[in-house]
Amino acid sequence: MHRISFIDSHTGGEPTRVVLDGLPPLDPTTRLAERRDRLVREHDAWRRAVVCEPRGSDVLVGALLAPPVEPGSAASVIFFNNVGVLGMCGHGAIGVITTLQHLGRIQPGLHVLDTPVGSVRCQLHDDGRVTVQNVPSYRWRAKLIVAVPGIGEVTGDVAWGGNWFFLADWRATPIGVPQIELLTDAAWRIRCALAAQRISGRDGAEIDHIELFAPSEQADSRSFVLCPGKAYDRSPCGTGTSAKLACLAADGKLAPGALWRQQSVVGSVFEARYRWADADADPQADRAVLPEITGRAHVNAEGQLLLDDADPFCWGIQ
Ligand code: PYC
Repeated sequence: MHRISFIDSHTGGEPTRVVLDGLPPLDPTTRLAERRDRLVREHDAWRRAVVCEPRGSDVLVGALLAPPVEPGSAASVIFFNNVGVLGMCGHGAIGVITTLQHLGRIQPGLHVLDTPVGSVRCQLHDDGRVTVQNVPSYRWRAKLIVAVPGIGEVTGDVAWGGNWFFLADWRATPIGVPQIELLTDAAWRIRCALAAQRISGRDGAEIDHIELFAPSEQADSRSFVLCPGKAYDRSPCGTGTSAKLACLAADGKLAPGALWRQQSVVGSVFEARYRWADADADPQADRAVLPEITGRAHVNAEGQLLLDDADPFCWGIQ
């Protein structure tokens, strides 16, 4: 019997499972991006065992915790989900910081998490909220028109917020829990159309998150985010909100420092602000922003996963 220690939390409804120990060691002298690639290449069954059914679910995001890479950081983390690994994860970073506090490893204050796509500074507030200063985020393509089978033409932006997003206004229905099936179908069609039409992020990166926006009565906007493995994000999505800020900034629709409240499909809210990154004169993309995303996580389980090779679904249902 193999044991994996974990702590679960949720951030605005979206779960994070922090793995404390029990996974095969990844060479600590290598860069985090290399460790992430090695996790995919050599230990993918462990990823499935942690987050997929029957121990987990399609919604669960895993966070493999390890000692920091950069001097002074609190920890390093590799995020993964039901189909692979994630670059960054905003709700997950909030969950990790809350989990580190639950473990007594950190107190309110500023902490840095190292991720494969860069280090993120996280402020743990006295009241338990966490503000994540996400990686530089930018719009890559504006007002792209995509022909989507069964829907028609959809106009949207492509942006990086730590993952690649296609962001579009959604006018066909409101965005809310009763529409989840319909929204999942629409977002999946958009994702397939992007792939079929070879529309990608920088360096041909796959756009694997789709974000649909509608007006909200409680916030500045309400969104539905479809994640790579076809599960929808219960939270407003930290990396998705970062991508949204990049687009708002590029369009001159939100001033630096101004508050943006992004509501999720289930009703939870992240507060967001940005400041401009140093002008990098990148001719290929709009100027990057440095997003700050504030949300709250709650720890809701801790324990050990048991892996028994005699169990036919020990390594997840594929
Ligand atoms: O909060 O960035 C996020 C996220 C990505 C995928 C699920 N949540």
